[in-house]
Amino acid sequence: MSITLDQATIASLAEHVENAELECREILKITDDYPNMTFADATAIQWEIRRRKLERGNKLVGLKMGLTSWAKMSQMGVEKPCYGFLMDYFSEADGAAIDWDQYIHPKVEAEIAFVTNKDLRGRSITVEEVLDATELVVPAVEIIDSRYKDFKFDLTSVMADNSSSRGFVVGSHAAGPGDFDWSTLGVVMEKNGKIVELGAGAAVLDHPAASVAMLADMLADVDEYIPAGTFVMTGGITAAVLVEKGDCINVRYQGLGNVGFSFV
Ligand code: 0L1
Ligand code: MG
Repeated sequence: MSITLDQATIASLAEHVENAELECREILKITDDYPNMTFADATAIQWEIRRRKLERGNKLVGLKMGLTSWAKMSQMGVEKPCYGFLMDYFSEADGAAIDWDQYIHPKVEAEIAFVTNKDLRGRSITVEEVLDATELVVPAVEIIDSRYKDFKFDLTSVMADNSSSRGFVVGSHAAGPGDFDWSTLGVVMEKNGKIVELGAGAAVLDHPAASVAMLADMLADVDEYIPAGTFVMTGGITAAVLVEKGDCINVRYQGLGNVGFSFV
């Protein structure tokens, strides 16, 4: 699918969506005004937002896949995954009291993240090849915060909105790629001491490493790749859980400790 919007429109939509993030306010999904926008247009808007942030001095600290489980795709009514980028200021410490006011309507999801040690480039990369190119696997919780009113969007709009990226928290435990079977690794999410979600790694495209392979495939569409040393969040194992100010989140990862934080 090709780019149909001109550069000025891409730049103006990137500014519109990014300003909503920076000013913590909702907007309507951009396909309301541009119903014929393609996924390639949305990708170009997302890359323009990334360029704007880099130009402003923010540092790129990782990449993410989104909507990689059937549960999430059906929760959000979309038909395929998307990806996004992670900036330095998205990062929150494990155990942090996170400032609620920097979000619009955050949701949290339990994920498994990979840190690569070889470039991953091209299509048809296998799970084994991803594991062979992995230095570490770490537990991570994503704090998504779609800029769209009531989280109502389509795949094109969400791709343009950096796949709802805004925050993430990495746990203090790390494992080697061969230390666990990542498909059967269990995860339990608690909110205010009560279990609200649970799942296993296989929820993410049958194996979280398959999500890294899919990211390389999607990046190949824009002649990009995953460089060695990239932190990649592979997508929610659990459905996304809506949070409120004052909520306390704790996610228990089988054999990999806990990740916890609160919103204040
Ligand atoms: O990380 C995710 O799976 C989120 C992708 C965007 C969709 C959403 O905001 O739920
Ligand atoms: Mg996610």
